[in-house]
Amino acid sequence: MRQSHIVTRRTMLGQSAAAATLAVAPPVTASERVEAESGTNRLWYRKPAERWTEALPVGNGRIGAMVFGGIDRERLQLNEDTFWSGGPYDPVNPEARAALPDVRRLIVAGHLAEAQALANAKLMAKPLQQMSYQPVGDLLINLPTISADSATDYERALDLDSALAVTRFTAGTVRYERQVFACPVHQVLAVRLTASKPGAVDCDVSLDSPQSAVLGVDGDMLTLAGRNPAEQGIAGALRFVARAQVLREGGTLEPRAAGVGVRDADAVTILIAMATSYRRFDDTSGDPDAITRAQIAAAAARGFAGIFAAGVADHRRLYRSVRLDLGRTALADRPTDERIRTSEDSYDPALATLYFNYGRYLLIASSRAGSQPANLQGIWNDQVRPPWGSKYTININTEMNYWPAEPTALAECTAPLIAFVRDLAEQGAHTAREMYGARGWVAHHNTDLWRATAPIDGASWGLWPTGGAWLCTHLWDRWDYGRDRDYLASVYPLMRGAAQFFVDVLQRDPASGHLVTNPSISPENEHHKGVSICAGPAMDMQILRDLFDQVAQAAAILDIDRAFAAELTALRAGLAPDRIGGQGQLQEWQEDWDGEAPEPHHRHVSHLYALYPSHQIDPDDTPALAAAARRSLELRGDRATGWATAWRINLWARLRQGEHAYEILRFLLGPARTYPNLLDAHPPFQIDGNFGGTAAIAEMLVQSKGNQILLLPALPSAWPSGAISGLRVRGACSVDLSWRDGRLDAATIVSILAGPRIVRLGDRTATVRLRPNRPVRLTEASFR
Ligand code: FUC
Repeated sequence: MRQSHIVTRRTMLGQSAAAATLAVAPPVTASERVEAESGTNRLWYRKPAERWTEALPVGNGRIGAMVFGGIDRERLQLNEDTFWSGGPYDPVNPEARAALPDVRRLIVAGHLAEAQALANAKLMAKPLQQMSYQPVGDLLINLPTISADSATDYERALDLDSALAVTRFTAGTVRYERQVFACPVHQVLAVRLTASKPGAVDCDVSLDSPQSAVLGVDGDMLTLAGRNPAEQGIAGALRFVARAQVLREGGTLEPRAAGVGVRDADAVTILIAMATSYRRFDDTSGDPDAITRAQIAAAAARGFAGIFAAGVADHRRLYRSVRLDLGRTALADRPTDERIRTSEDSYDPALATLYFNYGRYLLIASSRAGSQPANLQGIWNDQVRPPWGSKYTININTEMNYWPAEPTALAECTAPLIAFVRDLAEQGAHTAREMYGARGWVAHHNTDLWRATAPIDGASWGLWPTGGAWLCTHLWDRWDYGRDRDYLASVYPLMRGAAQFFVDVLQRDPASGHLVTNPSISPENEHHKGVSICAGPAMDMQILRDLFDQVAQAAAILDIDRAFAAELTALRAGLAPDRIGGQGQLQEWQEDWDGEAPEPHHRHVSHLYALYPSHQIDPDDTPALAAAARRSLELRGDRATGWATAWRINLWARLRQGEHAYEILRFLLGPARTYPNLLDAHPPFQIDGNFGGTAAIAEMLVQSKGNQILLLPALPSAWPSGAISGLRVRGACSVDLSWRDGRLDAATIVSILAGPRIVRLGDRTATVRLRPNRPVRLTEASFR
């Protein structure tokens, strides 16, 4: 991608080191809380991180750091979520539209290998790959008067409830503490170094970067300014600035060749701001210099205590909305890496709680209003060539990132996803027109900061037109969980545009008479060696059934667009239905190719979309299809890549097989799929497994479909007693739940809306009539 990553450095030493000592309130150590909430709200370790997959993530949605917790040398690996390679570009292949009818004809004629070859030659994006997410660099803090070898009582931790990373150790007679916090209010990272003795803090602070950048030092301020790299022939269009101000209390400031030194201080606060010139996918005119300058100035006026107080309140507003208890054993007191390492051979139910809490923490830290959506690595990436570009893969991974958002009460964190779909609809309208001659908009299997929507990588990965449609189901879910009519009106045009595209491109299969997508693939599976291209894969039909239903329902709710809704309803009836194949399995393709497909244990289970996240297949309403989905799951096997393992847990939960779901969850939480820092191992690191696993734990405890609420639908015997509060279900409703010895203790349901709810507990049912904001309490005795 890039030839060199040489840092061009020009160090401008500032005037004097006479910066005024900042008055900062007494340190907010949050130590008591960190001590108290062990086991389910805290990751902790007895050694500094050596590898990135041991470091601890902090983030405010937009900027973040991986904290290594070194003794004599701290490293904060820095990210800013708009720092990607390249610039605005149009990847649509100008030959695509003319070649499309031939590709379609070859598919209909059954000449699939030729169709795929032609698609590869004429339909794919130019360039064939997209831009990648980039690291900004590292903030390095050297502690020259501390010797790592002599330090004792070392501990580092990430407290999920306060979003604070803390490193502590004793050197000589002094206890040192270092706190790192990413502030969502003040938009800075704040680091605080304290010691138990006055005048004991010495440090040298510098900024390093793998990017082409220049470091300047002016007094107590370090400024790294540079440009983003080109990739695939797309020139870098972004400027970036990372700025760090080193504020001391007491002591002296000492200029350094490439940094700032402080000696004999009582405490030091380092404020870090980062920004790029990205404003929108087609506008890179932002001023990162002015932005970061203003952010640092505003934050410095507050000091660490003020920044932390504002930020932690904002964090807790979201984080504390759900509380989970799955029971605990003494293992919950062990260091986190040890718990993961031994989890498959031990009984540590609190580890699942920690994983769930961490998933919610990670979404709050990587997706907040105004930020980019969480990408394949959330916002945390140290590589200039990250795996899969650390992009947005929208044939499962981006959607999975947001699976826990609605049920675990983090609806606010979907704001970036909704804004992202708005962008994709704009870019995707161009792709629909130029590539397909169609109205509406399309996005294929992958996208990037520039919202590229043409098919990439090769037909067997990229030639899948249903990515945008799948994302639109998340727009609908936001409505269904929140029931805000103005919101629905605001996203309706996006959903409508996604459906409009398929009105124009659906093809009638001459053999069956059904409407199908053509060309397409079933993500990313080959039905025959080297061949993926096909018409009407099951997943496309399933997604379109949801999309058409949801657009028609939205039109009815908003009382608009009647004719279009009727058109969609008619088209929906013509879509190819799900089928059961020769092995009793749910067919992945129109033809029963599943048994011949070269990878029987393929990670993707695209055709099971209908079971989860969709509700089209359900053990009650479609028992035969549910049995076929189960057969497909059995044939695919339980163990797959991180995200694919997490998907399987959700699917088994929907089949209400709690023991099976739990067995797969144990594998997900074990060392093969979870790194010491509790981040998901595809491998390599990919964050979707964390989010899919979090959603799965919720799905085992509560499910909702229409106006039905299922309590404890997939409770495993390993969680005999427990409680959860604050979970959200469809219809703007919350559920609190506790159970004992495998039996419901009590459930409380409350909604802002009136209406009947069918609450289910195993085979038994209770019908409740909710009144707005009036909680209804149910016990075992309420069910018949
Ligand atoms: C899809 C998956 C891979 C990986 C990539 C980012 O291509 O099939 O396993 O997760 O996305």
